[in-house]
Amino acid sequence: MCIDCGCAPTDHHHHHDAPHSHEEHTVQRRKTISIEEDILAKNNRLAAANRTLFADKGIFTLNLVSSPGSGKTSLLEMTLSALKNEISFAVLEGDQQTANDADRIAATGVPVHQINTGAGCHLDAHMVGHGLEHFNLDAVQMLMIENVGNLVCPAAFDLGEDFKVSLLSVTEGEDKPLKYPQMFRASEIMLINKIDLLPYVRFDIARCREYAERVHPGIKIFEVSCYSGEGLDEWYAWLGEQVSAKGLMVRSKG
Ligand SMILES: Nc1nc2c(ncn2[C@@H]2O[C@H](COP(=O)(O)OP(=O)(O)OP(=O)(O)O)[C@@H](O)[C@H]2O)c(=O)[nH]1
Ligand SMILES: [Zn+2]
Ligand SMILES: [Zn+2]
Ligand SMILES: [Zn+2]
Repeated sequence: MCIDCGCAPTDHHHHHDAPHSHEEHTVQRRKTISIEEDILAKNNRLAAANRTLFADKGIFTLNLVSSPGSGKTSLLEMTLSALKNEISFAVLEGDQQTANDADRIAATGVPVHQINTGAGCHLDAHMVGHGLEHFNLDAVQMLMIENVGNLVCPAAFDLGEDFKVSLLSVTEGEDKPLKYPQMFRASEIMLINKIDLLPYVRFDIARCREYAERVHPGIKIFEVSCYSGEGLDEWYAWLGEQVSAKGLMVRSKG
């Protein structure tokens, strides 16, 4: 899949152009694993630095993850429009190319910075650290990071966020938590989006909830539509609680 994130640790490439011993495979594999370990260790150090910065500034941070098109940007548009007068937000947008999502967020009036990952299939802590240089963090209470649409690799990369939030839309099939367990295990929250489409698709919400609970006992689930607005009030209330929980730092910005 990607060249730089080490997202396929069990890949076993066969080269049939030249004869080679199985030992070469083993050495190659050991090298690959050690590069992956280095990449993740470096990422974890930078994520810890981001987390310290968020704590110092009293910023609550969410990392939105999902497959492409589940509705991350739509959720942000709805959320920012509804809450921007109560909570001061900043948004980091991750996509391989284009500033389309950043343009959509900018239209809400909230500060936003787009990160293009090029060939990369996920945001990493280094990109986020530099992305933060574009904001006045003293004025930010809640940072929303929209990750690259990809249900696999972003699971492995801590960005220093408080929580990962997985979106799953009802057109994707209710078995996604079982098929991509890493992502749902890494997420404390799951939003089932596009419930306005339930009359038209085969999607069993009860089963989806049960599968998510199976891979991540206690995962918090919201059922929402970013089209009709259904269910979003509970999500907004939860966000408000998180800001209050961050305490004095945040209130002093008020
Ligand atoms: N019917 C319906 N459509 C939705 C809903 N939420 C988003 N959409 C549509 O789904 C499409 C993708 O939504 P986006 O918000 O761009 O999805 P995304 O997750 O940000 O996509 P990427 O950034 O490409 O990963 C758009 O056409 C949205 O209008 C919803 O609740 N109901
Ligand atoms: Zn990858
Ligand atoms: Zn988007
Ligand atoms: Zn740097």
